[in-house]
Amino acid sequence: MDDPDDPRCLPGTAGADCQSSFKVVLLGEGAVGKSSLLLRYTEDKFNPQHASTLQAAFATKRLRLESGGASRELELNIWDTAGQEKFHALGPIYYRDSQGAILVYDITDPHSFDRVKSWIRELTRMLGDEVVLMIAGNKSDLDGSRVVERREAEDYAESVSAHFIECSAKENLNVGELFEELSLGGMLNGELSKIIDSYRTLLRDAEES
Ligand SMILES: Nc1nc2c(ncn2[C@@H]2O[C@H](COP(=O)(O)OP(=O)(O)O)[C@@H](O)[C@H]2O)c(=O)[nH]1
Ligand SMILES: [Mg+2]
Repeated sequence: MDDPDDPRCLPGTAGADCQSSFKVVLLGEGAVGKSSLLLRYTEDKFNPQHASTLQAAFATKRLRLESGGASRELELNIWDTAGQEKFHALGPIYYRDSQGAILVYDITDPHSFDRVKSWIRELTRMLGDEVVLMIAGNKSDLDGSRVVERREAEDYAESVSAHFIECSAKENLNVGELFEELSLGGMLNGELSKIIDSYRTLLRDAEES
């Protein structure tokens, strides 16, 4: 599907755009499992120890998205923190220019869910609706120690127009789905803003003539 003339490329994806890249950041309290989700998704591994600060801050994964018979190849560039979140030292420099943000909490830790809410406030203030938000309740394998109810998180996500998923890096539950749903949302967001832009141009041209 790298052929730019391929009609199966989604509408609005002229030329080499048919294959594009997408920046995603992982955000959330320390120890919720951000690095574990990244490691599971990109290398299909899990480390029961707290992932070290020596890990890569960045990983790339290619994926193919299908939607309504059209297909598109995407390069996901996923950014992880090197533990700065523990010192509340993550500023806009980390998340700006990203098309997607994954806000991770631990379903057994209510404080980590509160942190997600404050991240959402900050992101919408700084980035507006240009960014696709995905809230991920990780450690779903620890359902017996659950504190954050699924329904509560789902309702909250809906209220801020974020996607929502529960997942487990440990048991490899919903990890691929997490990144794919976000990418699909990002791709549609991109298409939508292109359509809105062309509408604006049309309207302006009509007013001027
Ligand atoms: N039970 C369980 N533990 C997890 C899961 N994901 C991560 N962990 C553990 O939680 C701890 C923190 O994970 P880490 O990925 O370093 O969190 P980060 O600080 O957000 O990057 C580590 O001990 C992981 O092994 C999960 O899905 N289930
Ligand atoms: Mg980490």
